[in-house]
Amino acid sequence: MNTLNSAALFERAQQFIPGGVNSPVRAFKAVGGTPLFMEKAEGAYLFDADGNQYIDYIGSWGPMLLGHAFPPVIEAVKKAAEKSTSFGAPTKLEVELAELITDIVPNVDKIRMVNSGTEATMSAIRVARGFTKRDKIIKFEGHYHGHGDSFLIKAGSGALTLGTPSSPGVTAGTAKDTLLAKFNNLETVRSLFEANPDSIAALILEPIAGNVGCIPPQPGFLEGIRSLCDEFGTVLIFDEVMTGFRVSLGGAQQLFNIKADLVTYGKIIGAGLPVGAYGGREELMNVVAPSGPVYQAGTLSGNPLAMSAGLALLTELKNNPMVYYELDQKSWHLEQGLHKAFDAYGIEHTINRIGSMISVFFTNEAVIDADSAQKTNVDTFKTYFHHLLNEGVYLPPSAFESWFLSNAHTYEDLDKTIYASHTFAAKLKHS
Ligand code: KE4
Repeated sequence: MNTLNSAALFERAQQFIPGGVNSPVRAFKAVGGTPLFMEKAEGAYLFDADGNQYIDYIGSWGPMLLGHAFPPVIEAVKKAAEKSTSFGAPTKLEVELAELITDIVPNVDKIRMVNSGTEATMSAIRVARGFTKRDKIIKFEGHYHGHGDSFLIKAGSGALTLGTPSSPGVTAGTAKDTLLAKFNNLETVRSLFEANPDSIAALILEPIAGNVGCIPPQPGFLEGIRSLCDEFGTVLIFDEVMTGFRVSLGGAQQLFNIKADLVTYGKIIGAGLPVGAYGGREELMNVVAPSGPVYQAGTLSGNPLAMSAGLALLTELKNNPMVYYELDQKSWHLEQGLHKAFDAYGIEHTINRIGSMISVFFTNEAVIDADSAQKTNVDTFKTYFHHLLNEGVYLPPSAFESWFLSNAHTYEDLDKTIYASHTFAAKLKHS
């Protein structure tokens, strides 16, 4: 496959951009090789700078639930752009999107738009700290909530992949207020609460971990978290930047019938434009400036282009909930096919899947938390990644990321992915 233009662009990019990318995971450091520069995308397909076509399982890391360049989204953004790109003043569009989300998610009375998932999670813990007048937070090893200082303590996603579990530049003062628990292990959570009574403002988690590979909550875990937060007066924050509007219209809250106190969103609510949001019940959200003393602001928050894109996508999802059934069926088909491909050659593997979030781990153990994920065979994943890439299938360039299906993926695309996995398994078996 000719990727000379990507290689040249990467050379050039590294002169002006740290690592040649604007987000670390894109640099292929976790899988080796030269990152591909994309020219365009449509539906389930990416087209790189050399004209190669790929079946895309990243979908811009989640937003493209209905595929790239979804026509209603493109139309909405074009229309909005003709009226200027930003006003720095309130618009009807932001009211409509806030109304739509609070209508879909019953325990979100009020919501504030920001420009990224990081801003959403940073702001949510500030609200929790302002509301409770407590300082500490609990997060989970391997869970990634963006690059806010309080979260880069054994973060997952890029930080975990790069093998730097806590980032330089985070002060000891900040780190001391972040306590770490193990996902799917209520005992580690209870012990933190008991060791820090009355000082934990918030517990934040990915209700379905997606940044250490896809790791679902075990039965009873989220219920246990909810009751521990109630017992200790701690604000429960569901970070649904990835799962929101993906695993069901109402996200993980609806799927597991658990109500968090605050929820963060991103990705799908902007349909690929920069949007994040945090929301929750009125008494919590009313502490946010200018209705309350907790300060948070953003020049481009509620940007009309981003609001138009999010409105177009969420309106489509609300009017066509069958999408979630179709996506689940397609994802199940892929999961079963991958099992058959690896089993045919006795390749040890574990597949975790919830809805259209799926990850393949090369191990014969269950993957239930960051520790078990890190024990999986990442070298085999690297080989798998490049084998599929050469077959025109673009997986997330890290063993510690969830794959994302879109409803634009056809069964033919899925079968091509399964077949490429089959040839990989055969090659691995006989290597
Ligand atoms: P952003 O600041 O990247 O918009 O969102 C941060 C974030 C917060 N919470 C969750 C659950 C997230 O998954 C993310 C971002 N997800 C990663 C994907 N693993 C972004 C990809 C990247 O860093 O380039």
